[in-house]
Amino acid sequence: MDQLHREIARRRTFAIISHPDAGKTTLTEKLLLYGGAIRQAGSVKARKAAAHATSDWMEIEKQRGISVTSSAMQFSFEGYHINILDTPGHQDFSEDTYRVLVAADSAVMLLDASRGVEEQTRKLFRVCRMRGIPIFTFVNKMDRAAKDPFALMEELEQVLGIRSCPVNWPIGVDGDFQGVYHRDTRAVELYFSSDHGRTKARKTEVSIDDPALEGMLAAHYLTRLREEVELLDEAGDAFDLAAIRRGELTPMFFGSAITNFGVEPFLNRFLSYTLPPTPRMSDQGEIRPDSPDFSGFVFKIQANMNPAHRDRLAFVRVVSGVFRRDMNAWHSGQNKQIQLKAPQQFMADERAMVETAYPGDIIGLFDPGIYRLGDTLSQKPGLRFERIPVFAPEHFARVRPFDSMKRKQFLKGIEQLSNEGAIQTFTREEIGLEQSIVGVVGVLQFDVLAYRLKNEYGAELIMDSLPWRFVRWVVDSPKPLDALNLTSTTARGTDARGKPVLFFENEWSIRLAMERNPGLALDEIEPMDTFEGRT
Ligand SMILES: Nc1nc2c(ncn2[C@@H]2O[C@H](COP(=O)(O)OP(=O)(O)OP(=O)(O)O)[C@@H](O)[C@H]2O)c(=O)[nH]1
Ligand SMILES: [Mg+2]
Repeated sequence: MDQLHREIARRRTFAIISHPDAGKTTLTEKLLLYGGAIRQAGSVKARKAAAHATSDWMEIEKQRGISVTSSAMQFSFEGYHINILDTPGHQDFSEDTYRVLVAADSAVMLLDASRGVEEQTRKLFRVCRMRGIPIFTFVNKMDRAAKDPFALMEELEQVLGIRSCPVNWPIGVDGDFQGVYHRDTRAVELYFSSDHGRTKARKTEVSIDDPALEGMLAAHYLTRLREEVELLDEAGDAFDLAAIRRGELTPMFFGSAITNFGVEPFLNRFLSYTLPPTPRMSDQGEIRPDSPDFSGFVFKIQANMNPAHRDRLAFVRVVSGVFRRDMNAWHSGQNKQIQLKAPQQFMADERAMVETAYPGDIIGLFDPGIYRLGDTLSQKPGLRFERIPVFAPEHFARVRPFDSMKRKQFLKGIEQLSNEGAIQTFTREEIGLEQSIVGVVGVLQFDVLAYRLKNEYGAELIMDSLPWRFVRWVVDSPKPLDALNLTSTTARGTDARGKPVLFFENEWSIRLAMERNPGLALDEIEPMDTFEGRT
């Protein structure tokens, strides 16, 4: 095998998804701990403590203890080279999560053991299903009161419509979680509480058939375990790796990210079951990871990750070939060759310069303002990967700087957050005055906007919320937009690229606009090639 094939074979790229608070960031950090990328885990919600979760790097995330943006990190474990993507669970940030899923080859779906399948889990699961990626279920928070594992299996099937196959099984319930039983090795893995999960859990492993187990586990736990295992073996779905890789069966693991119980055996097995980097669709057909020319796409842009540098990074998922530092590649957004400068990877708290990267890798490129979400980079000119999904904003506000002296910083911040896809911007002409309008999918994005403008750009802002709930891009129009017959509450404007849009308060107004203006064509997301407004 040559170098490229060897590197592809050992790479794994996955996203962690779930409803808010199931423990994604905590689990991410524990995986880094087991991968040796960090020596001590900081507690996620220890607000006043010095230690914070490694992947919640934004100031606002540390304060609130929620993830508002996704983060990508690398680590190694037993020969594997792993790219892990922690995503925000809150639905207001789901656009970010969806974008990240495009860069992942599989998903780890966390369930809070006491809550089971929650609303946001359901939505994210649907997206994974659509992409056909393998989904691994980790039932977290087993250290607390938990639903019955059989009931959770039932819930996966009833609510998500996917059959499950437990790989391990929990021992001890409701605050007395002692370990897991591995169905593949017939071994019982028992843990001893450690220092609140800051370091790896101490453990011992015994075969379920070993008489010594009787002295180690309470009799009622052992009896129950043997009964449940028998039931699973008889009535449960058989382990079927091909079905797992097709995303039709989800392997199920039980554990507790906070105490580290069950984290390592999960990681071990997950890595061997999940797929190495998969191909991606482009306008020139499927691009396989082992095709020799380098290619990749931008799925995330993020500024100010490091307050000391105030720089901007474009995150690229490598799809094929070998990436080399400072190489030249064709850039779809600009339709020309550019040099890919200062590539970086993230290992826990540290950034490291990348010399070479392989398919599956996530690298951050220094961005002087030339990248856009969805851009393709490739050695072969003219290649374009599938578009990154964009959501139509549902909340709008007029924004202006609190202090007019800070207008420059204000505009810079707004432009940057718009490039990141953290907000969408529009302008609107009114009484000869140009107004900045911000659209978001979830209202929490407004909070992040205000917070980041103040903290990263030193500009406080005034926000007046607007009554619109819908924006539609004008794909075609029978007449100039100001001559259209529209309801009095419908407004005209342009998006960040100057493409014409209409804002509506309700669906009724949209219907009316269509009825009254034959030939008017509207789109929910920004179309690729639009009609350039004839206003
Ligand atoms: N008891 C218990 N608590 C846990 C466990 N894992 C995480 N938590 C706690 O659950 C809370 C949420 O954890 P996070 O890791 O921030 O959850 P998240 O899924 O990343 O949340 P968002 O990113 O905001 O969606 C924190 O207070 C954690 O300490 C666990 O295994 N057991
Ligand atoms: Mg989180």
